[in-house]
Amino acid sequence: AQAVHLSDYTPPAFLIDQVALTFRLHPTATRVLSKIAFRPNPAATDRRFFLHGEQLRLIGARINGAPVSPEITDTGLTCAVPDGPFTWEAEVEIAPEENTALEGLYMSNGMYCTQCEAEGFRKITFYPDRPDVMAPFDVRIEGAAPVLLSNGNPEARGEGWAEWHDPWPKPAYLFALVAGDLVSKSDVFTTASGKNVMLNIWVRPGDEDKCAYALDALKRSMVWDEQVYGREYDLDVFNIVAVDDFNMGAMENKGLNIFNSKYVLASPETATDDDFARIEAIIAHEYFHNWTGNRITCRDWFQLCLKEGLTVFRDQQFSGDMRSHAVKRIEDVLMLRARQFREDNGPLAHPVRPERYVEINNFYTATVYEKGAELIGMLKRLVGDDGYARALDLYFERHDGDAATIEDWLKVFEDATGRDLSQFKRWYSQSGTPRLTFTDDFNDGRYTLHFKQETPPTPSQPEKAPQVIPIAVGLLNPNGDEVLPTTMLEMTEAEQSFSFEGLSTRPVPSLLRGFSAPVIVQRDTTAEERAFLLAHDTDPFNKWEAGRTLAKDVLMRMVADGAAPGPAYLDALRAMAGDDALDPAFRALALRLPSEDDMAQSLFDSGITPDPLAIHAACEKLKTAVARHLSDLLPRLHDAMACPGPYAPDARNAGRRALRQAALGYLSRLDGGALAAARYAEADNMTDQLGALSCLLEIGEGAAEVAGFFRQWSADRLVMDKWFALQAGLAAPHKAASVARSLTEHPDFDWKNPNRFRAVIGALATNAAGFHDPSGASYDLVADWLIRLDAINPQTAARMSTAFETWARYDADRQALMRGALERIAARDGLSRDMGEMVGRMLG
Ligand code: BAL
Ligand code: ZN
Repeated sequence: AQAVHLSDYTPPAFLIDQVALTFRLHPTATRVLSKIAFRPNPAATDRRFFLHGEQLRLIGARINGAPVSPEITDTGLTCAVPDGPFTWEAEVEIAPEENTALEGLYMSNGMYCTQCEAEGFRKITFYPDRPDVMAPFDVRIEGAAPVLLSNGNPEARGEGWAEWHDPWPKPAYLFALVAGDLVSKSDVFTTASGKNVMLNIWVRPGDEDKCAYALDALKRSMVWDEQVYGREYDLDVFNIVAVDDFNMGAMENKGLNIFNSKYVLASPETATDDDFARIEAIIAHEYFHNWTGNRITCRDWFQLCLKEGLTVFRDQQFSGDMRSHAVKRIEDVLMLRARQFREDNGPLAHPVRPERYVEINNFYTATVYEKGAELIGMLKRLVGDDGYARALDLYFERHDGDAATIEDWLKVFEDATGRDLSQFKRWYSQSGTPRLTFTDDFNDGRYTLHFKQETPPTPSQPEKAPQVIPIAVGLLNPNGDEVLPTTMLEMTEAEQSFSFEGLSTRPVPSLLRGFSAPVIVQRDTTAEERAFLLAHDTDPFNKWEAGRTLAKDVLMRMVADGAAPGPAYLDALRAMAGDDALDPAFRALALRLPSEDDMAQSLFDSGITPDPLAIHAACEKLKTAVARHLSDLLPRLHDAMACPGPYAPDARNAGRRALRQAALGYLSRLDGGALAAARYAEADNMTDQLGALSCLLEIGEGAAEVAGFFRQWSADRLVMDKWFALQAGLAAPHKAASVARSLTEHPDFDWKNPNRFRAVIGALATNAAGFHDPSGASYDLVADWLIRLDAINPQTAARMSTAFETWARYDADRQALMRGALERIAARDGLSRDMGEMVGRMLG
């Protein structure tokens, strides 16, 4: 398949003044009538009239009322057109029921719904399906369903039809339609300027009691965006629809967000604390897109991070404001390292703004989203909070209604703050995670930090230029007092030194506070220094980081030479866990060991070929050592963190439950799961129930509870996803493939549903030791299922192929097995463009 290049961008040949669409819905023969007012784009260099269109049956087309016979290919049509403005009309037929790719118009449980980002609209009708063509839409829906929704404001409705008008010009990727038997949970929101907005969350009958939290999160998001960014909502209604079959998490269609039901529906009995937090974040994310994404959209798909990086950054700020900034930052960095660093250090590494793609759906990645958000955070650190606020005001003022670029984005920062950001721009174009190393010296009261930055080669980028790295630093003196509060250093050279005068003793440095840049800090230091920072650092992120690196050092030595964990880590962990002045949520995070995948990457970075089984064994051994070392503290923690009264999903209670769960996990290693079984039996909410069950499965117990859980929840799809995922994710290494295989044979394994597929195949891939079992059985199983899914849903299959992106880390036998699995996928006839690109990049 042909690659698309950023450098080949040309403006659209035609612009659109108005779009009118009529849908006559039918499961196998929906008719879509379009009437589009085109005019030549004065800025265009190419005058050819081309409309994208795929899998459409053209019934007829006209220009200015006269029938025409366009030339149709697999990707679209061309036609001779008049010189000036003209009206295009077309009627096409599509079959939503047969659309298993879940892109375009499709059906889920009898409901019609759409997913158009990135290029799904071309499966609905012929259209210039590119984000820089924006137009107001009028939509008429004719169908038997009781609820008929589209973007914008409702215009008129009658028996079997409804009309919608969206006054805000938008690209086709933000188009949406929903039709079905739905019920709503509703409220009214009054904006800062006094306009009433009707809010509706639409769900299948029976789910209406699970919408309250999402609705509340929506209202809080609306207030927050007014208060923090000065952004008000701009339509009379805001609709959210929950859909069971959905490739992504959710979609920000103008005025009609469509959500994977897993990120809307929640009740205390069926959703965990983590689910509630994710719902809050994703509701906010999609809502925030109304300004960062919809009012200001992307010129082309290479600019995806313009809307995604910024919107992730905004949702992270929001969640921090709603919960705890310290805990949120740690969670975000955990996720960044687990997904983005992994990507950036493998064959799929790409810049935050890619320069080439075959299938854009393959670039909805952790790099574009999470590293993209880190870039916004760095910009804010470099220009300061006031500079950031001025730049954002200018961005909204200057670019409202535009399809913008990263150049536009950086220019508003330059104009608002007077800074030159030409070097900063490298963060958008260079892939790979910079390594930051440093040494220090102390002479006559002068303390100097010497930094060196280096970014390893990544695909098609052998050489890297130095980047601007904001390094937040604090200094502590040996008695634990802070002698230099957080200070921002700006590193711009490959090697650079910074000095601090007037210190009476050699300080202990606390570097990269708050994780001020997405880099890997490499420093050889003592366990004592890390334990000192864990005890004394005033920066909560670095306090946690000190414990983290301590744990990693311990695990590295355990894996490398079978060493027993030393007292420095265990004593420091004990002191931290028992410190009631610390937030329970923070303590819960600090008690969590590094993931096995993270350890594999760290070993590989240190020149050691990781053995996933040895890593797993070391992690198990360390968990047991921690449990023993904290054996008197754990029951006290467990009991003290009980949350009496009815379940509430707020951050304080969630943090207490998380610490209680961490204690229960360790205790289960001492009592054979007795307490966890009792907690399982008495649990009245999903956080506790699932938490206790996972403690049991982690120690190889819980068969009766697994069966009981199934009997209790078999009618609830979202809860059953948890049941599948827990078993595949926590199966012992040598059993993981057979456990996952038998789960795929379960009558409720509906593999065409992306959530259910991910629950088994995705969970197996995250069970590091089980996935990398030396027999290769898990590799085979995952490859078999990816091949099967690719034939019906390329997007989800291709995304999950990243299970294999780490092949180069491992020993020759595993490499051969993993590459063999990829080659087997690559050799399939009829492989999708999506999967073809992914396996091609991974095989190199
Ligand atoms: N735009 C795709 C889904 C999201 O990032 O919100
Ligand atoms: Zn987004």
